[in-house]
Amino acid sequence: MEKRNSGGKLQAVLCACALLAVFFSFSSCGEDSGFYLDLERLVEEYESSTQPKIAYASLADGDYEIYTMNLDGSKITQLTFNNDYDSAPSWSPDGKKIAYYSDTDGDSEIYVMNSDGTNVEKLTDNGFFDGHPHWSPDGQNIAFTSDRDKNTRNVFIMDKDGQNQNNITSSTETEATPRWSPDGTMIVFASSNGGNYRIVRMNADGSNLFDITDGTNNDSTPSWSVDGNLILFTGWRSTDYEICTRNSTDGSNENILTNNDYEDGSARFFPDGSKIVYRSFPDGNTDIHIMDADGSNVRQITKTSSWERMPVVQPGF
Ligand SMILES: [Ca+2]
Ligand SMILES: [Ca+2]
Ligand SMILES: [Ca+2]
Ligand SMILES: [Ca+2]
Repeated sequence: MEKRNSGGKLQAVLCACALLAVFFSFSSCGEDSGFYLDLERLVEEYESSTQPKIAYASLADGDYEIYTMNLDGSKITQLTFNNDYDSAPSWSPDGKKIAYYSDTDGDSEIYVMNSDGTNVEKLTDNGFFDGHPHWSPDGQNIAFTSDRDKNTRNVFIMDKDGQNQNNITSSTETEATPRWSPDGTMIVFASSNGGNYRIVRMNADGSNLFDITDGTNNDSTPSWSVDGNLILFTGWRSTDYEICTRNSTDGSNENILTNNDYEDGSARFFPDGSKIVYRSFPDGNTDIHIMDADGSNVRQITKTSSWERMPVVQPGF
């Protein structure tokens, strides 16, 4: 896939090199030259533009905000700035925009902004909860949850510009975190009829509901593997929450990827399927972690005293 902006950044780096060469030709300069600093910054920007970022929510400034950072935890960038709750970032399929929800107008609404936090657009505007946005794979629609009908949270779909907001499930259950399948034909979400949440899969038009888990335990935040064959989700297993997978066709073959005494959750596959980003709770607060797709090779990415959650890796690389 095309590496966005990389051509322009590479040209900028080459231009800086040329300027440096000209500078050396006509003068002597020390190693503290501004040219060195500019070149260093341009190279850093170029390298940063050629690797995906993790978008996530953090409580670092006292209320939740949306942030991005490199996969190794470097270059943390704050994108929202307010005293309200901002969470659940979702990348557009081209990696250029981030949908999220915020209660900055008094109740929760869905917003979309550029990946650098600029050009914020409000897509929903009503007195009810609207949250958990997720872009469709073709980039044309956003699934989300809202409690504007029947006082229970249902799965809705709208156009990417906020037009045509339709209740897809229209059920009396409480539904959360809808996520499109990679081919766009199905949506998986968490649902509760008053007790534990279970994982439910349906066609994208709301038909053909099928329970992936039965709600014996509390299961939440489902998403799909890149090939569409697995549902990745959080489940209460024995003494605490773990990251699990099941076959997306029939809910069979549960595989528990984490095995520890603290709460793991909000897991998402990388866009290339090689790894999983999630949040865990090893030292009294949550931090972003990455593990291989089989649960091995766990790495802690953030190591803050605040709370980090709902990480997702930028597509388009
Ligand atoms: Ca905030
Ligand atoms: Ca609202
Ligand atoms: Ca655990
Ligand atoms: Ca933390």
